[in-house]
Amino acid sequence: MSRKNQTLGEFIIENQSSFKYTSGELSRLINSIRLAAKVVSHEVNKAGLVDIIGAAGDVNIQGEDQQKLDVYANDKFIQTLKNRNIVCGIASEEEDDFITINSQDENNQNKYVVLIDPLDGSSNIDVNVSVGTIFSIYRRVTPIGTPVTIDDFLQEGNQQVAAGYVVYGTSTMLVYTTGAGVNGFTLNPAIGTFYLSHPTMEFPENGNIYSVNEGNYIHFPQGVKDYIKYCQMEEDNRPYTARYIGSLVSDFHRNMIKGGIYMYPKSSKATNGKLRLLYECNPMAFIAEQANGKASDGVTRILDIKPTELHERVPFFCGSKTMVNTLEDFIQKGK
Ligand code: AHM
Ligand code: MG
Repeated sequence: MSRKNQTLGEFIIENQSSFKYTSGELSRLINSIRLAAKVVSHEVNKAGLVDIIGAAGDVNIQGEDQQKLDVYANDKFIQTLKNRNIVCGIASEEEDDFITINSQDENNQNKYVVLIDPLDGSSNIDVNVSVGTIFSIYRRVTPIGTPVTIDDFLQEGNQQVAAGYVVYGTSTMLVYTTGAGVNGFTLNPAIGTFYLSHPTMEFPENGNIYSVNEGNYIHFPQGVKDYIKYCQMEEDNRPYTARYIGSLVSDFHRNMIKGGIYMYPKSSKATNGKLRLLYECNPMAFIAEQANGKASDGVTRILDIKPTELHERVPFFCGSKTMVNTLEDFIQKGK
């Protein structure tokens, strides 16, 4: 259910019953992500003031060390999640290994693990282009009350209980799913409140935008090259429009609203592409499917890939269903 002027806090409480598990902990977890997102959003918005307040590595006027924004975002999300007695483990794109959280509660009932890319596309910060946070939430598979193990993190994406992203754009938005559709909330920075602005988001069945780093064209597999040529052909509703921000969250967000496909293929330079299965592809794939879109590695559904390591990379194609299906046909033929 959604209604006008509904805040994210109200929405979480009112929709709690649609969660697969309704203990209230998942609601608290999403609330902590909401809090960290506001803090990071505030900091990201100050990034252009770097000449005034100091760059990463400097000491600012209060005598504090200035951190790089991706390190800052990583610390903020981890601290916020750690302090709330809900999460038993966190894995971050910024950390080599997962973090085990020992609950302050002596019975240590924490059930959830969170995987996070705290500031995706952070190289865009220097040029004032939108960046994002991506998160993915699972229930642990090892017994409650014991320390988490790698098995808790290496779960197939189809086991996610929630996933979402924050886009720090012209406005800051938080978009998430708990497996019952996708909803988007826009931050009113004056009062620090997220409002439901985009209820029940859905990819159009087909679209006319393709997003890929075409500078790497020469290195792409034949099927992907053929699909790109198809996008550029004068026929039916083509040529399509090319739009590539180089910031996954922003490219995905635009394509979900307008209809399009995002592609990060494998190449002769990067045999599994660039994007990380656990921190980037799985959460975006879960959101895409919940929004009537599709995500694949060109052959296999992203959510059905069994991860083998924390920082594993996979080729990623995601967007409007018809477009991803056509791309898969080209890959099949182009082998
Ligand atoms: P990052 O995790 O190092 O920020 O890299 C992920 C980003 C995505 O947001 C974006 O779509 C892609 O890398 C752009 O890569 P490229 O510059 O190779 O096109
Ligand atoms: Mg990233």
